[in-house]
Amino acid sequence: MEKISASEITPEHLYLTRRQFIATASAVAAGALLSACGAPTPTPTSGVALPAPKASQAADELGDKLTPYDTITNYNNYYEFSLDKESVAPLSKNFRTSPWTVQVGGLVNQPRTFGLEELLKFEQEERIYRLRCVEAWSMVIPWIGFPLSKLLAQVDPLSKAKYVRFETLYDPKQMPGQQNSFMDWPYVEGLRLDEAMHDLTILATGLYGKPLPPQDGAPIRLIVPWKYGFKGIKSIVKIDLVEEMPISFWMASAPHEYGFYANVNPDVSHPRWSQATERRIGELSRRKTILFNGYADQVAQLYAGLDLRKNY
Ligand SMILES: Nc1nc2c(c(=O)[nH]1)N[C@H]1C(S)=C(S)[C@@H](COP(=O)(O)O)O[C@H]1N2
Ligand SMILES: [Mo]
Repeated sequence: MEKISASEITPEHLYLTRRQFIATASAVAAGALLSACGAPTPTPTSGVALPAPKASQAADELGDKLTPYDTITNYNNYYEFSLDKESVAPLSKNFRTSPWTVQVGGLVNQPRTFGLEELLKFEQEERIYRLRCVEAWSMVIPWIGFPLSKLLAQVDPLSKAKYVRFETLYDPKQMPGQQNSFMDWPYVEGLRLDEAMHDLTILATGLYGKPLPPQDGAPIRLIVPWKYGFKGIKSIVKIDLVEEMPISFWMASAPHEYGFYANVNPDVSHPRWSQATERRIGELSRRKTILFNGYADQVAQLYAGLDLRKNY
C-alpha cells in the first residue's frame, strides 16, 4: 500500500513549533447514558467549522480525504474535560503538558521513566493513520508519532508479560471531569502484547505536522488504527507490562457494551447501535464500515482462530 511521504504532511518547522508549544502553559455534567462516542451523535452546530479539505490535500492509504484540522481539534471525546464534544477544546486549552513524564514498568527488565524530550526523539517516523470511532462517527487524521514497539524495546519486557496497560493523567484540578466519581478514573486502556508490538500501533505526539493539541491528547496518546476510537487513550503517564488482561475504562463503565478487543467490525453491533456504517465527519451520507478499518491485510492474522463475535 502506498503511503504519503512524510514531507508532504510534515512542515520543516515542526520541531520549532513543538518547542513553542511546550513553552506555552494553564466542569462536567454527568450524562444519562454514557458511551464511548456519545451516541446518538448530535449534528455539529454553528459553533463548529467544518471546512472542506483543500483540493490539493493528501489522502490516506485508502484514498480518503483527510479530515480538516479545525474539525479534528474542535470535535473531541475526552471525558476528563467534558462529555460534550465541542466543549473539550475550550476547556482543555490551558492543560499543562510540560513538564511531562511517562513511567514504563511492570513486567520488564529495565523499568524507566521517560521525559517528553526523550519521547519526542523517538518520533522518527511520521505516518498517516486513520482514526475511526465507528460507534457513531469517524475522521481521517494524519497523526504523527512513533511505533509503540520502539518504546517497549527500551524496557525489555519479561516473557511473562502478555498485555500492555496504559493510564491517563489523574489530576482533577486540571481535569474537571475527574471530579465526577461516577466514572472510574483514571482512564485506562489495554492491548495484547502482540497488538502493542504491531507496526501500525503508534504513540502519537502530533497531527498535521503540528504538536498534538490538548483536546487530542497532548502530549502523547495511543493510536491503534484498526480499533475503535476509544482505544486511543490520551495524555498517557503510565505504561505497564502485565500478565492479566487489563480492564479498560469502558469495560469498567459498561461491561456488557464494551469488550477488551474493540476491533472495528461492521458485523458485530454494539448493543445500542449498529456498527455496520459510520458517519464520516464532513460528509452527509453514512459510509459502510470496513473490517479492521481497512487494515485487515496487516492485522487479521493477530486474531486467527479467535471468535470475533465473542471477543469484541
Ligand atoms: N483519557 C481519555 N482518552 C480518550 C477518551 C477519554 O475520554 N479520555 N476518549 C476516547 C474516545 S471515546 C475517542 S472516540 C477518542 C477521540 O479522540 P479525538 O478527540 O482525538 O478524536 O479518544 C479516546 N481517548
Ligand atoms: Mo469514541
